[in-house]
Amino acid sequence: MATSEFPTQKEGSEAFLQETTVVVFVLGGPGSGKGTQCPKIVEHFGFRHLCAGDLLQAEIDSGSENGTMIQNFKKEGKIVPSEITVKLLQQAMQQSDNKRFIIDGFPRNEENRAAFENIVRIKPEFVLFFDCPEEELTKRILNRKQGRVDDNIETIGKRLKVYFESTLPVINYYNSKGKVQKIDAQRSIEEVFEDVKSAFAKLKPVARVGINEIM
Ligand code: UP5
Ligand code: MG
Repeated sequence: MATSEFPTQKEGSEAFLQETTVVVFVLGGPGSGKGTQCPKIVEHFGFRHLCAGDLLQAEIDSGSENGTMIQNFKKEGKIVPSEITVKLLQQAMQQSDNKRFIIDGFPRNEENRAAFENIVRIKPEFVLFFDCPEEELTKRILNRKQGRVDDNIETIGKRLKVYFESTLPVINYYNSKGKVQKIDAQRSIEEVFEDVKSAFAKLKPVARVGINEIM
């Protein structure tokens, strides 16, 4: 904040964006159905879907200077340093006219969570948590067969370990704040989406619009 009594125009618009932007984090183990359910949420509720894993993959594909490093983290099922992921998310949010976001697969650890809160300065409206047993997760990933570098039994074990050790504590943190909507993700895609719809129906129907729409 500036030292003067009134915010500058930039500070004013940043504050406005923070107030009008809606963020929902979508978390759950590898293969729990985040990427399957998010497009349905987009279609039904008009959110913008940002998948942190896909943004990182786009960095790898673009041959950026961080690409090789990100690829190695992914192969090992490790969490990419927060500053990289948060920057990619922040850029995507700034470039989007739609200011209602579902952020898929992030934050994956406490460091991610703190970095997002400190840099983007937006707290999630709620956290959608796809709860699914380990055996089902492994089965789904092995059946996926889309050529992902991390969809092999060795990396799946590492991804699950990271999920239980680092991501579950983040979910527990938000649960302690009363922000988690837990969904039994072991059922069919349609049954899961019925519960997803109920979770979003609880969102306050405030007219939240992007900054470009009112300027
Ligand atoms: N499927 C889905 N729902 C089903 C259902 N109800 N019944 C039966 N089958 C169902 O689904 C997986 C498979 O299951 C699909 O074949 C689907 O048809 C079927 P999907 O919707 O793809 O599950 P999802 O939860 O999206 O699984 P994904 O493997 O994408 O999750 P991850 O969280 O592991 O992957 P992500 O892409 O987010 O991250 C990959 C890596 O990137 C991480 O390991 C990490 O190295 C890195 N990363 C970071 O470092 N930081 C980040 O912030 C994000 C990623
Ligand atoms: Mg996914």
